[in-house]
Amino acid sequence: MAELTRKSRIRDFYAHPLGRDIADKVLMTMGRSSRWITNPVVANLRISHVERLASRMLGPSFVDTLLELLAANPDVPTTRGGPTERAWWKEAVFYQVYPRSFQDSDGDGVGDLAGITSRLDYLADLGVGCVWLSPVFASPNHDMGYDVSDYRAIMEEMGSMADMEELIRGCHERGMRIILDLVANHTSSEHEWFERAVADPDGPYGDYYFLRRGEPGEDGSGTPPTNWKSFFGGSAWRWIPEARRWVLRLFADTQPDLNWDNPRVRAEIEEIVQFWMAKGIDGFRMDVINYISKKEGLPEGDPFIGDLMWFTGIEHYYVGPHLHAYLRELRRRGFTRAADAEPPASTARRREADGTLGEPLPPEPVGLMVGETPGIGVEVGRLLSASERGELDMIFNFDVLTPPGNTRWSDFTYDLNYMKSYFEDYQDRIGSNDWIALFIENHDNPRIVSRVLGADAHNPVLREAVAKVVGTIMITMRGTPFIFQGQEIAAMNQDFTSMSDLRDVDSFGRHQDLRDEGATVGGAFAEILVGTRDHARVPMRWEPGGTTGFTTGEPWLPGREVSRGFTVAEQLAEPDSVLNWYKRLIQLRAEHEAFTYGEIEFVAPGARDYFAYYRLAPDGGRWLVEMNLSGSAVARRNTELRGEVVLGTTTERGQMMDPYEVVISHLP
Ligand code: TEU
Repeated sequence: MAELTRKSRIRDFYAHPLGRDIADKVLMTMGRSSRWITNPVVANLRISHVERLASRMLGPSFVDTLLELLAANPDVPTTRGGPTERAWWKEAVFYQVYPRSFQDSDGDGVGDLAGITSRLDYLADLGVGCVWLSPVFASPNHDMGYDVSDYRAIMEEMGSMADMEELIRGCHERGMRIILDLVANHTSSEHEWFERAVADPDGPYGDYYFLRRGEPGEDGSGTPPTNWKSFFGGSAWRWIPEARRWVLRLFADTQPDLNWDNPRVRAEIEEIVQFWMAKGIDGFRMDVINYISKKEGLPEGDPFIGDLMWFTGIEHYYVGPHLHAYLRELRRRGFTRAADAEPPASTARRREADGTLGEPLPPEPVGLMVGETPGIGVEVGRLLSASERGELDMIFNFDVLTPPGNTRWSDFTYDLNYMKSYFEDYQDRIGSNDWIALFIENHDNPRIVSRVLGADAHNPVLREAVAKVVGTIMITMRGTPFIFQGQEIAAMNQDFTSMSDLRDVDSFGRHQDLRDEGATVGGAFAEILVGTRDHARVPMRWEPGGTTGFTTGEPWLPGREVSRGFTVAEQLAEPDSVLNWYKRLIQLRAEHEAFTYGEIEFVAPGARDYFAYYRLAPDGGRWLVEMNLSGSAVARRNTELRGEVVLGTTTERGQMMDPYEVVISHLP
């Protein structure tokens, strides 16, 4: 990709992979369509024209910052045709367990490893192919395990290493794989490395972090080294009096960022990966892994970008200068099993589509690498995960969670037509060397049924209908489904009443920012209630009443829901429940290759409320998935009314579709 200059045109900027992703992100943030930039008038403008026209808004450094960023990212994704490579992680349905809230076995009110093990039959019966655990390593839990103090020890509340080994074996015995959560962009400030760095900032561990000299005055309220902002509120710098240094922390002030430019840091992470792969772990989800490479010298953040993207300085690390190189190195030296490496403690047994279990499979040569990549768009996502790149295997593209013009904190109604357009666009832009991670919930976001229905989520009929539509898209779309615990029983947001009901450091940081900006306590809480991550983190509802079978003690984060019919026990007993719908979908996907490797062909793309696509089977057969994305009747756009209805909320395929109707048909 030729280097852009001020003489380049906007069309050249949009043709640059990173340029397109940035433009799409800015347009999304502004709630504008890409026509704003692709129309011939704007597309033909030179960058220098735009700079002159918008100089007051953009400020003096914006264009230079952008041109430098693009020049540092010259790679262009390749788009390959033909069949995609086969891999276990393209066939498996993943299930994210938030261990703290999944199942408590010792009555302390906090979920633990033995509790998860006691629920493995439930996961295997659901048809889960791989379990992903949010962090269970030693941690002071300021950020609920995403602040690790020892990567080789198990968090006290979660149990022992023996419990972990039992859980790994338990998954493998049932034909399931297991991946953990690698938080390697930062550690806890209670990690030994950081304690050594503070004790001797100029010693060997000082360079494990980003320490900077400074004189901020007694209370640390002075001027930090740069204007970067933290995701959890306030400056991205924390003053460490004992070391007389500032330390960079993009997240909580107890989560100092690791300096990945230090080869010793990279070697430490490689060894941690090898340690856990030897124990039988099948790979890792990698926390904010696109942030690990920061621009040399940590320059000031551009004010305009900061205002636009909220987090001043983000342009200097969200796709850093050495990101691709570090990921390739980590894959080669961390995730690739050395020829002379000890075989893993166990491997998953082969599991056939009908659930029968065979012998343990041979170890995979490379552990799975799933990148959590906030802010990354389709084009850079392809550069990070295309099969020939030797970096990650899949990435989470978060644009699916937030329709244009919104952030997680916005009180928006999620229009499922946005999800339709997101997947129609994404699938159209990738080749057989790309693969999509499909998700709509996780431990950081409110529940989708509440986003779609708002207060109507309390209506059990609508709640169930929307959950089935979302589940159908997640399981039958082309890619790897990631179900977040509770999604399969239509979990909804909680009726929290005040900040004292919450536990999330991100929510408290945001609340403080809002108060600092003049919001009242009630006004600030109202915004927090919309987007708090604690909606997703209340205990799993296994059975009605009390603490819903999660614990015999007092839950660390009490749930507020009292509705009937939406616990695992009730849903297992109800043939038409959301849970049984997920089981049937997952079974269908396991039995028919069309739903994994089969190509996808959209029907009536762009049509409102009618979402339909074919999944093509290798034997020439076709599967038609049709959904009404709305609460009103909608005309079926597909005249091809033949085919056997295999799964549906109705058995009749008429010209009109009922509200939230789903029909999956097989056309031989
Ligand atoms: O999340 C990073 C991330 O993108 C979101 O958490 C977002 O930045 C945050 O909610 C602030 O708006 C990962 C983990 O999923 C999250 O649980 C951790 O808190 C975070 O990284 C730091 O490790």
